[in-house]
Amino acid sequence: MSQLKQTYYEPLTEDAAISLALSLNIFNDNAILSCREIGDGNLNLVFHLINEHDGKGIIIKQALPYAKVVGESWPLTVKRAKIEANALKTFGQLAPDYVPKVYFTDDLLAVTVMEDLSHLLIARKGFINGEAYPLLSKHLGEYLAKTLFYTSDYGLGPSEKKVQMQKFSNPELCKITEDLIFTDPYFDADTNQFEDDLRTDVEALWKDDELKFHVNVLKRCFLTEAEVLLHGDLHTGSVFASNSETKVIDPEFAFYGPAGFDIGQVFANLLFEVIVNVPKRGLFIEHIETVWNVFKEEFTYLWNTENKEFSAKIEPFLSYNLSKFFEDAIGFAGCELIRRTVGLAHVADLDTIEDEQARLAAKRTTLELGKVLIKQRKEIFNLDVFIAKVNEVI
Ligand code: SR1
Ligand code: MG
Repeated sequence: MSQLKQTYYEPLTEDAAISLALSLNIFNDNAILSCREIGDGNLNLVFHLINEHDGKGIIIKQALPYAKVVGESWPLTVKRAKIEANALKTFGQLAPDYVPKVYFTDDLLAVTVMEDLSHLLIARKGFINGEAYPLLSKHLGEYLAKTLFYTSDYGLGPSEKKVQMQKFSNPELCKITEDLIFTDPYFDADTNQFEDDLRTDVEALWKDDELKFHVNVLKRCFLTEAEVLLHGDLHTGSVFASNSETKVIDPEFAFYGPAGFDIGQVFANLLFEVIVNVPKRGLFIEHIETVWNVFKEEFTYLWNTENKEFSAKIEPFLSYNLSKFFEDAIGFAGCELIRRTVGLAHVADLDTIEDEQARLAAKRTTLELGKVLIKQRKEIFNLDVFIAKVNEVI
């Protein structure tokens, strides 16, 4: 692969993305490339390039110097592309089946060139279209166990973990999460977005001091407990899926934080479907159960066989860790449910419900479940209690 000659940042056009791909010699010499910008996320440009000769493709992702979801009035440095590229490489080594291959990265241009996953669909879209993705939860359980164990003090050793913590210092993207998940939904922030008909429900959140106390405890955990390298934004829009494959993308929010955060985001984003997809409710409950059961089994295996801290292998220290992850995950799941209803960034599972009354009812249920999970996370100490509680609220 040849070297990139670019000496300054500029957003790519579709033609520039083709020139970049040709200059990198990723395709053979006689390739005829077509390119489409397909990014529908909140932050970045995403180009899909295809060689018309053989149909083979690549993805070029480029960070923009602002949050696309809001516009240029919300500047962001493009340094996050480097964090994302490093996280893809790290997670790709630890869980290669579940992470796209990276072909090329450039920090200056803020681009990552990676495997084309266009034969897969974003899991959130697939679920909304009625897909079941029977292996998704097993795959995510394995992905979580491997990435969270091998980046912890126990999988890496404390000295190497400290080196990795420096590499993945990500203050700017963490601040987005701190604000959008833990702060803004709990007061009358400009970033919040919700239907006028939900105002009474939302104002009740703002007045709920018990809830705000618990959210602050969870925010403190997010801020201070550098347990593992997190993906940091592991919702179903960050997962490509088919009936046989699962790939986790977009780790630009990666940083060292509490393991329960990634697990909780997976729980919450499956809970959206539990709430809205009544005919398939059982399937999504099973997905949640499988994520946790597979995670627990694989994490336990790695803990017992790959642990770099021999002194940690005493009972009940593993159980203590798993219980803490579970409790944190329940609380973080509650925060995700609330912010996706009240905050800046919503989810299509809820927002695409066409019937207004049905949509409002689903959002009220989401808020109620969020509150219960946050406040009662200590009593929700295992999967059975969790599922019983979900069934009680929905
Ligand atoms: C300004 S970014 C809004 C949201 O999009 C990302 O995917 C994260 O979930 C973030 O909170
Ligand atoms: Mg993303």
